[in-house]
Amino acid sequence: MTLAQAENYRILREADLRDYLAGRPKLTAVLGGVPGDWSITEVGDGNINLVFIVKGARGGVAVKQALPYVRLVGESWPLPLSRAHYEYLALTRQAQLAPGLVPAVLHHNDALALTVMELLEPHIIMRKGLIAGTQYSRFVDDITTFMAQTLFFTSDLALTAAEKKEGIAAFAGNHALCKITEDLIFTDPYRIAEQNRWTAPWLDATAASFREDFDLHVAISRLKLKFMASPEALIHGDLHTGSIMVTESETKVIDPEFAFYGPVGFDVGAVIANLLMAYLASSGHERSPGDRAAFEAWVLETIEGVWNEFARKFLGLWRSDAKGDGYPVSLFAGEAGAARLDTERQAHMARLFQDTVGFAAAKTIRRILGLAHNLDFEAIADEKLRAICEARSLRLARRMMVEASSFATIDAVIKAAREVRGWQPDFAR
Ligand code: SR1
Ligand code: MG
Repeated sequence: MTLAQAENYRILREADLRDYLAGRPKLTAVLGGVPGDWSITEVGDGNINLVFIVKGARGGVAVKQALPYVRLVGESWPLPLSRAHYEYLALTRQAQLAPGLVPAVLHHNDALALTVMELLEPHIIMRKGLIAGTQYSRFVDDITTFMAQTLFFTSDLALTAAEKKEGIAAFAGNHALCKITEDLIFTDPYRIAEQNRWTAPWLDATAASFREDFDLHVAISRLKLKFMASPEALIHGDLHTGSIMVTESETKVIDPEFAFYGPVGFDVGAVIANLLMAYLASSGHERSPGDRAAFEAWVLETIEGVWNEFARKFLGLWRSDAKGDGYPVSLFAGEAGAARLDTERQAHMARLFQDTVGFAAAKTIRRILGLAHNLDFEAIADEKLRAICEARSLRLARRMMVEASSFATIDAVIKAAREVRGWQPDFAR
């Protein structure tokens, strides 16, 4: 951001926002009526930004503005406004690659770090739907299309080396958001850090054991290096179920402000981790024993579908659209070459699955021992019951991280999740 842009930044409060929108004919046409009658409500419940819903006589818009600091913590934690620029860039690219699966951008202002988007209504944050026990029949198809399209077409399998490096450069400045991930996901949960928290006293012993567990520290450090040093594709970077809005018939991926060129497995692992947490939190939301059994079975089927469909679609694109400089077709001539390349594609997917398992574990542990927690668990009012659900998730995640290679298939992950669902931590006995 230039100095001039920085000088033009101000936090928009309601009256200021109304005037701002009223001065933009494209937006007044969407809203309709007179600006004085528009309703403006701040609804942001995320960790970082302001989000307003603005409604007029004809329609509505969502307005997202970055604050110069982390909302969750306050002004003591400054954060560059440029993240709004990267979010806008990512949304635009994702809209080209996965049409209909991200909100349409109606207006963007880099200096104000502000983006106006279509209002997603009656969509809700998927995490809230999962807590309520709702099943989403379109989810597997939509999220796997989103991931396969955005991850394949921004990778070296689809791009020339020059295009790919231009892409990396365009997002390289988003390093402050990467640093949040590097600290909050890959480092802090495994050491004493002021901002860590967990459901005490029940998880005190597990938190302490994770801080002394060198097998875990080796595994998380390998994953951290992979996150930092593997610009495989333009990843969303924060693809949890709070970054997905849903209805029964639509899925929209929002909030790609953490986007950068990173490892593909980080996005896929995020989706799988958050579904595993929804599954293991579910017993904490029961009204009567077993009343969420059908929902839980659906979550497990969904996890299986997310990996299998993603792998099928990604491999399909690799077979049909491999115009990139990675894996030159000229090196795999003839029938024998084609067969060998296909075997290698399968091997690549197996390696990607290992990354996915590891990153899913990392995403789980940070939500239970780190700063930013998940409503899936937080909404369980009975703290001991919450801790039981969290302890099961930590047990599964530790296994997935340290013994990632023993999980060769998604079925193995699901089997382990089922087993741990029936396990009782010592403090529960
Ligand atoms: C300080 S930001 C905490 C978390 O919120 C975002 O959604 C990311 O997951 C980040 O790690
Ligand atoms: Mg977010």
